[in-house]
Amino acid sequence: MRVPRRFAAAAGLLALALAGCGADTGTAVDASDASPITMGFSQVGAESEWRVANTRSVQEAAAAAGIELVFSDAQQDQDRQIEAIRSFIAKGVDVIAFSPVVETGWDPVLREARRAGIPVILTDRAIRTADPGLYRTFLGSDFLEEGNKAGTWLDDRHIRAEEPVSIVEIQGTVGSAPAIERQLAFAEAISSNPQLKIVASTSGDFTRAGGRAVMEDFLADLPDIDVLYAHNDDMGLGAIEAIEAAGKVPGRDIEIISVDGVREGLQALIDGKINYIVECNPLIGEQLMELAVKIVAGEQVLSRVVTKETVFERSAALAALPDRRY
Ligand code: GZL
Repeated sequence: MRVPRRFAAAAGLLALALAGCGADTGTAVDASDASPITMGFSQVGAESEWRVANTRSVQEAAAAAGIELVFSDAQQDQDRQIEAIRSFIAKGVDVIAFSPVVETGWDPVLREARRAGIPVILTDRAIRTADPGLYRTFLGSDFLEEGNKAGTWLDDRHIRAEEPVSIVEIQGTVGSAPAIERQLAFAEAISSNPQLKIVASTSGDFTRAGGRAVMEDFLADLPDIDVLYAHNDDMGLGAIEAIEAAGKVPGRDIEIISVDGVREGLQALIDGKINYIVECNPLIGEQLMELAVKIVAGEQVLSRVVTKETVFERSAALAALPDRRY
C-alpha cells in the first residue's frame, strides 16, 4: 500500500520522537521507503500559448522533481476544476495545486480539501475568499503591476497629446484575476491624462479567435481607434488579423499594447505590429514543486510568491527571441 509522504513524514517524526524517549519502535519509518509526493494539478485549459507553456513547465518540473502529477485540463470551465479537485481529494493526493479560472466560488471545495488534510497551492491566478487559510500560498504574477506597466507606457507616449486618443481594450476571461486586475490598473495608470480615453472594453476570453472577433466588432462600430490594449498576446494577434483585414496597419494606424511575451508576440513586436509587451511569466513549474515539497514536509512557506517579469520594446524582443522557450 502506498504510504503517502505526509504520513511517512509524520511517522518518521513520531519514530524519531519515540526513539528519543527510549521506546524501541523497531519499526522506524525510513523516509526513503515513502512513496513520492503525489500532486493533483487542475489547469485552466489550453486557451493560449502562455497556458501551453505553463502546463509544460509544471509537467517537466514534476518529472524532474520525482513528483507524481495527476493532471486535469478544465477547458476553462470552473465546474470541471471543482470536479477535478474533488477527485484529487478522493484519491488522497499529498498536495493540490490549481490555477483558478475565475476568482470566486472556491470556498466549499477548498474546505473539503482542508477537512481531508490536503494542502492547496494557488498557481498563476488568485481567488477571492474571506478565508485565506484555505490555501497555503499563491505563486503567480502581479497583474496589477502588469496593468500599471501597460498604462504607464501609454501615458508616457502620449504625455503631450492635444487630441483625444481613443483606446479599445480586449479583456481576458470575465471574472478571472488577470482580467480584473489588468483592466483596473491600466485604467488607473492613464487616469491623469485627459486625452487618453477607453472607448470600448470587451472580453476575448484570452483566445486568438476571441481577440479577432472582438476587434472586428470594434472596427465595425468605432470610426476612430488609436490604441488597442489586449490582455494577452493571443488576443492581440487575433486583433492584428482583423486590423489588417480592415486595411489598416497594426502598430502604426492602431498602436497595440499586449501582455505575456510569447514567441509570436515578440515576433509581432519586432515586425512593428505590436508596440509594447508586458511580460507575464508562465515558467513557474520549478518554484511550484519546491513549494510543494516544503509544504508536504510540514515546512512554513511564504503566503505569496511573485514571479519575476520584465517588459519588451523592439530591441529587448530582438535580444530575447532566439532563446525564448515559449
Ligand atoms: C496570466 C494567465 C493568463 C495569460 C493568458 O497569469 O492566467 O491566462 O496572460 C492566459 O495568456 O490565458
